Amino acid sequence: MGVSLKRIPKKKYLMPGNAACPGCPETMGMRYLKMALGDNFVMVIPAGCSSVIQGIAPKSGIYSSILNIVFAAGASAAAGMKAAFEALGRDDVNVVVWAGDGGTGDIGFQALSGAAERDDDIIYICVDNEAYMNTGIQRSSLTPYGAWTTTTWKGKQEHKKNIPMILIAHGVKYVATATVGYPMDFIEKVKRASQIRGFKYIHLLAPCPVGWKFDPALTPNLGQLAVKTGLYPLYEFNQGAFRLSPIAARYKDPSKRAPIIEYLKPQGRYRHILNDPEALRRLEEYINEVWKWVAMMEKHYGAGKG
Ligand SMILES: Cc1ncc(C[n+]2csc(CCOP(=O)(O)OP(=O)(O)O)c2C)c(N)n1
Ligand code: SF4
Ligand SMILES: [Mg+2]
Repeated sequence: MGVSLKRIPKKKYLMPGNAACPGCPETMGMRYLKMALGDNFVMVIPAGCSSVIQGIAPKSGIYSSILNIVFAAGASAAAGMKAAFEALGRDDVNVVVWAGDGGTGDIGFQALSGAAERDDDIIYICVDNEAYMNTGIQRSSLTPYGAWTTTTWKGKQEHKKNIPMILIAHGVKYVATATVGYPMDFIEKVKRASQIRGFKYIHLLAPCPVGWKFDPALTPNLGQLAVKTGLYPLYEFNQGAFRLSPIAARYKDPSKRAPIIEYLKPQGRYRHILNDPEALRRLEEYINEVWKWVAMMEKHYGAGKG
């Protein structure tokens, strides 16, 4: 099912003058979310940059119904809200959790895991800017190896936690990866997820100019480079069937991938490892491991095997 740019709503969903920094990927992602779902959804937002962009009631920087919730309760609050809508006979309303990487992989993880295991009928979107940005760029379990944060001065020593893989292991209906670098791909995935009953998870890579230290004009380019270098494969696991997304499929072939340095160089958070062969080797090794996992998924759950 393709989505035509001409047919997505033109309505503006973010108010001018909201609290987001220039080039903010979270406001881009929220716009695309609204383009995909229209008005018939409620957003559940735990603490993070998006809850600040949202603003303080009764005013709001976002044209949407929003429940602002404590960090640990994003998925459980959404599950309860969905049950309440169903009790009211309104099961047409999508309930969407919009949580950061800290809110997803660390502090909200138990609620996320519980909702996934119960197959609660919600869409959970992790807006992954790879650190606790709202409180001043602290490391999270989704910060990648080598990246500087205010709590990893010499670069993080551990690799990124693979949340989509963990969610697939829960046996949920739908898991996908996306980035603000490819808006139409993200919009299509949100639309597809909204048509499935049960638990849906979308991981949205959201390059943050402040925390990653790059020129704010480059936000979409960095999302695209994460895919082109092979660091971040785009895929869908839809009701037992795994497939690489068409724009990412060519990077299965290592010779088609952009060199990792093209992704690292524009980002100040990697400045200290650009001339460190061992750090670069570890990142290359990480890419190889990610693609081994993709190959395993294609072998067992690829087209026709779901
Ligand atoms: C239980 C709890 N611990 C800490 C905080 C402080 N806090 C508010 S926002 C935030 C960072 C959120 O990071 P992330 O989820 O990655 O979202 P981002 O700000 O990066 O969008 C933190 C630590 C809090 N509100 N509640
Ligand atoms: S710190 Fe990053 S994610 Fe947060 S508002 Fe600024 S640009 Fe957006
Ligand atoms: Mg974050």
